[in-house]
Amino acid sequence: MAFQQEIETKLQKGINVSSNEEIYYALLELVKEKAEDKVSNEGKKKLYYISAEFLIGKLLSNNLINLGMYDEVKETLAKYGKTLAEIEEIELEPSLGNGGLGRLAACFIDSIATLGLNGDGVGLNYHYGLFKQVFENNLQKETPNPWITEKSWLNETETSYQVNFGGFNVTSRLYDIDVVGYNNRTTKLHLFDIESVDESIVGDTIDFDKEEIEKNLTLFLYPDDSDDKGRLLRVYQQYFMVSNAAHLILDEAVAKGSNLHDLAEYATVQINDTHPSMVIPELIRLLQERGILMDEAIEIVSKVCAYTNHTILAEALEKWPIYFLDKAVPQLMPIIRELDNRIRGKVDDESTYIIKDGLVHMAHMDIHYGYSVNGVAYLHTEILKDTELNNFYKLYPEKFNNKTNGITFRRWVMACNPELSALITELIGDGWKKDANELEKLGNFVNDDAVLDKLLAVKHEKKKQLEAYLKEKQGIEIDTHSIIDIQIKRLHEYKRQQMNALFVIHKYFEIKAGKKPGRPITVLFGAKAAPAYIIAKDIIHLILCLQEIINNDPEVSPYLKVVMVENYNVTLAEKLIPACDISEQISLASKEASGTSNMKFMLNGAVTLGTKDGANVEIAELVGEDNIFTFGEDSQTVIDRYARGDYSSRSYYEADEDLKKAVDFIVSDEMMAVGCKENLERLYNELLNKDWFMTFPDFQEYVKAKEAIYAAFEDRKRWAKMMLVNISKAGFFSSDRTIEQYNNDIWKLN
Ligand code: 26V
Repeated sequence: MAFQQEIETKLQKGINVSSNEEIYYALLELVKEKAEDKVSNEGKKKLYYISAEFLIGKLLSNNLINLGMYDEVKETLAKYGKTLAEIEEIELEPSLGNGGLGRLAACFIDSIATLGLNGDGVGLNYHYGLFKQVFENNLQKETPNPWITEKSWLNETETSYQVNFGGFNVTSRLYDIDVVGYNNRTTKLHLFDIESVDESIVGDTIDFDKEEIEKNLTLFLYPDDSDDKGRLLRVYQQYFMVSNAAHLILDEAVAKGSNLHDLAEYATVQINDTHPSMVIPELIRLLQERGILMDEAIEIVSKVCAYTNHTILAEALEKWPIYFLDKAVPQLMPIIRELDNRIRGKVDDESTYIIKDGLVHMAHMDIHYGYSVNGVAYLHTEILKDTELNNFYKLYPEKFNNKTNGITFRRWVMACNPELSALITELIGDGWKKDANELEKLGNFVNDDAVLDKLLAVKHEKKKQLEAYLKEKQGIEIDTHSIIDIQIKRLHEYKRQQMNALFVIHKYFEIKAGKKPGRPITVLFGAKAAPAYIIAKDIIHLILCLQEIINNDPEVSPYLKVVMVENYNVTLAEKLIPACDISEQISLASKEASGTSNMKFMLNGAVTLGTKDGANVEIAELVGEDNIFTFGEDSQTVIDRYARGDYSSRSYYEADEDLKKAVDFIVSDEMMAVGCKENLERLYNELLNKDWFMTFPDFQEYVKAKEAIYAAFEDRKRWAKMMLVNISKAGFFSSDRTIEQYNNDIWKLN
């Protein structure tokens, strides 16, 4: 049936007399029915990708693309003067993730479906997800972000388990979201919830009673973990997630004929960071319950579980106090002790033990009892092997492998940048949509002026769309003829938004002194700070104060604008990335495991300004030195400096006039007039006395690199060539490639 007829049957009236909301819900229902009709792989062995985060974003456009309906729907709506964008406005974005880790999991399930692999995602159905960010008095405030409406992408299932905690138990309910691949196939995202959850315990803020576990368990993603109650709640959440997953895994295997001794032929589990690590002792426990002895249970589970590491930051490698686990999940502690004792019996290196000083080291358990350990970019994996996890690498060299991250091109170019997608298809046909390596063919056009002009025209069109969007949604004005320089990612000191802010101050001084840029510059930020991460929130405060001062200064604002978008999320990323000229990837070398926005920007024709960190290293190798701007100390220099422990930020401050002026501005009268003394002084002191992520040593090189990239922008033809080369080399970063490698090297699904 033609689409128009189908949708009007659902609507029971014409599109012309239907509201956007009615059309959205009719489309939702229609797409859900189509997804149900698609086949899913029923092979013997199944992958369970367990993750505390799945930052899926809105689903309507993406699903329409993957179902092959996008163009027809768009054209039909256009006949009635409607756009898909305005229909999708009705959809609420689930915020089931913090950043890269959660978004990666979402890209992965898209690719698993597209490649027709037998694999599902397993996670939690947080009712309020991550907080919604609002700015008040130049400060971040957090409010709840409800996203579950009466009709949504969630399908309630019959599946339900009892999960036992110390002293009480809860009943779970599984909700599924169909994940539609770009290949007529689907898989499922399994999100577990509890029936007793009580949304009414949440008011206007994200504060709530953290001790009423039966009511609050699935309300928020990562509730405030600055105190023990919040941290304990995370343990409850994690166990709830993996206990449900483990039940599901065993039930599905048995239903397919497994006798559980052969579980590894039926199931493989990817542990996404340490949040799902308790799946190891939980599977062992359940196997014992079903009559398998400890020795064999351990052996079986060690053939089933594989671990991905996403960070080398010590504070993010989870270590739970024994008394937490004793309280929340007493049934697991004897198993974890047994796992630790076995290591103590055969390994001399105490640094690898699971239990140390009253803490359970989750990653250690994963590495000893998993069959694979992978990092997420070449450099990151090398650092794990040589430095961070070197003691483990010496024990199990065969377990370590690299899987450089990737992104789904369906969402990150086809859906968010149809104009660019159409141009690419016009030039090289549409084979690239299934085989991203075909983008290489664009290389044939680097000297074709007409193509380069078209590429610049697409970029300008996307800037105009962004301008309209930001104006309407956030009252922000940007100049579409300015250079759009963007840094969007979680707010963290190692990502060094503060260094970008120092550059902005430096530029402000230059303009005040009469050195005006030939073309206006828009420096745009988007970032949420963890609610209890004080310095991160101070950095947001700094940026918001700069925005107020600079944008209201008539002498400076024609040349320089600072924009911090509110509540940065997937939806905003989809608008910002296609409009970007300069992609800021300026983490302290060695600290950013991979980064994935760097890949999205490149795919959309932005040029990277970055340190030699994470996947930037691989981007540089692919595009060549002429098509990227790198700067700063390399990872080995940084690692050595940390080892020596002799870094003093003050000495850099004293030796560098520009830097000193920029840093001092943080506590200037102008800043105090718009900001809070306490926050600004704290940040100033932090930089001057600590600067743990070493922004000062890289500052001058950063300024030079910024000037060089701004100058390069003026040679429009050279710039367009750089854009084209970047797009043509982006194919490697398709998550389809990443998932194929996971499957070939780790999962081996049949
Ligand atoms: C998370 C948090 C959340 C609360 C505040 C403190 C804090 C510190 C670190 C983390 C890291 C969690 C792991 C993570 O998200 N890693 C990211 O994973 C991406 C996908 O592999 C990768 O591209 C990013 O480089 C890496 O930071």
